Amino acid sequence: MATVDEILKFLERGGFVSGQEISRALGVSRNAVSKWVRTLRERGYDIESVTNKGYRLIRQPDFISEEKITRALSTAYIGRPTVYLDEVDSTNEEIKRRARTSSGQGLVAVADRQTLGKGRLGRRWESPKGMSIYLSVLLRPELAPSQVQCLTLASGLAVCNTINALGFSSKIKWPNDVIIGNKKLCGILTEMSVEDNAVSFAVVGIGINVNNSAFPQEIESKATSLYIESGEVCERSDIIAALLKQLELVYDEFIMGGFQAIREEYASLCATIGREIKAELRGRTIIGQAVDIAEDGSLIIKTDSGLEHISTGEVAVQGIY
Ligand code: BT5
Repeated sequence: MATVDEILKFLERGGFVSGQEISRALGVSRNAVSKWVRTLRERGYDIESVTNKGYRLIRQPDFISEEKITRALSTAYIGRPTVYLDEVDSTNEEIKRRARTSSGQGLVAVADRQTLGKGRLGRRWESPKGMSIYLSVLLRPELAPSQVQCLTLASGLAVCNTINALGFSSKIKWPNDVIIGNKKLCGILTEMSVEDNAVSFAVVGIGINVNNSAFPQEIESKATSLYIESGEVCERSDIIAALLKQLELVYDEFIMGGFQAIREEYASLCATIGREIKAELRGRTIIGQAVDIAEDGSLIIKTDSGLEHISTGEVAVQGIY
């Protein structure tokens, strides 16, 4: 019986290989060949299929492993340990389950696929297998619940720095998106558990589109990936290790000096500043120009009736999806 690995060997020779040639050489039916090709695609291999020519391997998947991440890691506590899962409902949920069994600050969960990837307000985060980064970090900061929103901002800055160090020019759409051009590359979801009005733990979940060559129709006009922007496949494990280092640097700065310590750097990378925006604030619609980020991380809007501060919620920015 032919195995998927044998079929892969044919494809790895490069160029087109006909289904007939493979089926003859391995002594299996054409149907069996197309079934194995489907399996390879599900494992993240990008295989082109053209009538009368056959199959052609375009891209190998980029495998993540705990070992690859740990080898590249240079942090003191973030990502120590890092748990890798082939599949999970949501890395945020995984960290919450583990936080309740007294795991320490810095624990990271990374998955190759999420079956129930979450955005804010019950929205979905598209989490296909084998191409993107889905990770969550457990933090136990001594913060008031109202300051936890700043962890999202700090994480956005860390993502932006990591991506830009690879040669891209990403920016932050306040509060929780990292964008390239006008499209969303990354979303961040911070959740917390509060006891006696103090934060017992926070979970920062980060999703970055890395090697995706396309997106589902609902988001294709507003989403992008590093592969779409550069035409090159990136090693996710290396990006994860670099990101965890940046997160540690930025969190340490934030915990020691408050948001004020990272405010200027955040503002310099914030694409929202200077744009016309529309936001909902406690049932009111605010329209104006975003002018700055305040010391507590809120967005300052200049409206016809003066300055307004927005600390959470949905902000529509003119010119960005
Ligand atoms: C976010 O929500 O942007 C937060 C996303 C956080 C995802 C990470 S992955 C690891 C961790 N585990 C989880 O379960 N979640 C976190 P929001 O601002 O509500 O944006 C959600 C919207 O972005 C959706 O309604 C879509 O319009 C769009 N979207 C969904 N998937 C996308 C993707 N892969 N790339 C770009 N945009 C996407």
